[in-house]
Amino acid sequence: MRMKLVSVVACWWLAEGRGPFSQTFYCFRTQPSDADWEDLWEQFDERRYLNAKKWRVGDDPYKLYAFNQRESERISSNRAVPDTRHPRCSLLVYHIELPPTSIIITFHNEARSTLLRTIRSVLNRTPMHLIQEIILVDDFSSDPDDCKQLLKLPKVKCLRNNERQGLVRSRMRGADIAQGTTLTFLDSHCEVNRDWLQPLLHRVKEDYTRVVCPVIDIINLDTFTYIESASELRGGFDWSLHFRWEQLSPEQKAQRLDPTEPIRTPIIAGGLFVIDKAWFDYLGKYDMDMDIWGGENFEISFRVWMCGGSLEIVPCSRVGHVFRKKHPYVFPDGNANTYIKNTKRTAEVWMDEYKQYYYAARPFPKWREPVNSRLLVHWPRPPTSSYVLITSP
Ligand SMILES: [Mn+2]
Repeated sequence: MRMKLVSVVACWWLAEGRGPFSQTFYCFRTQPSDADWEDLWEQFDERRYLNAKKWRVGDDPYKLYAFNQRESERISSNRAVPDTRHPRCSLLVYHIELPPTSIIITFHNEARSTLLRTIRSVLNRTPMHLIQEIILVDDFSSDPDDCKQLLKLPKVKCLRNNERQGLVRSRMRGADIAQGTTLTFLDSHCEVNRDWLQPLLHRVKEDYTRVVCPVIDIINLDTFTYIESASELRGGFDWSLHFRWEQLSPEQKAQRLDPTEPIRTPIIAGGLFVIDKAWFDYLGKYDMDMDIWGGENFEISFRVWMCGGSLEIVPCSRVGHVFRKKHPYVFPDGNANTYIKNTKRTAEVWMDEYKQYYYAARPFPKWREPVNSRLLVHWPRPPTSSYVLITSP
């Protein structure tokens, strides 16, 4: 092995934050050159990382993660997945000067096998120069080594909360240290597909007010088979603010002459998307007072299109995701209470007179959760994006 690695790991306690973030532990590794890429993989002892937390014979393989842990561990972190894009996608040419993005992955007690496969799929199927960094935000998992040991991987940084914060505040922590001009949020149990990132960054480079998502393919929770999902869907919701996928109408389908064209959507599923960092900041980021999980995708979606932006699903970008039937982790205030608290904030801040339909569909979110702080968020100046708007002829 060549002995020319000069990258080192550095860690410190972030002290500039307020409140619960005041003691966030932060580590990064100085960046290696492209030529050191393979050497870094050789340094990472994958077997040791995975074996330390392995499923044991006799245990229920679904108990810890609500998916088949045994099967996930049986499958290589490096596996190939079927290219599920429309054949025309491979003919598209993307802007040659796409900006590198900061990929932010938050997790709480994720299975090591799925977390590693997420990162490895990103490193395998993304042009190196498009990854500014991969920021892992460990939301107070039981074992700090789940995250820390991954610092041996190229581009990876690790932030750890010293108490449970939930998805929203963890993502914001990642966004605050991100150095890229765009933010790419991913779940911690994904596998990105071929050329997944370029079409997303291309759409944002053309217009920084676009918030763009891949088509989310399905990784089966029992077998981990990678399954193509329908691409002609958009996001929708009912009045109790539950997300659901909607078929495009027959008219909309008839108008779609090009299957590679993005699909406008009023709501994003929330787990996977790219947003311009300056636009995200300008819009007021996420609602900091939302807890654990749920509802934040409504809040950010409503806000984007009410403030002049748009949301879309890009069919030529595909990312697989393990869909589960239940959450494997604990909600300190209970699953239902947390979802109600978060969606009620969305209704109060963004739905005006339409919130009556929300309260009609959910008769019990009656306790008074003050949302004034969010209502008072103001937007003092337009975003300063480094992008030039390219208008199509
Ligand atoms: Mn998920």
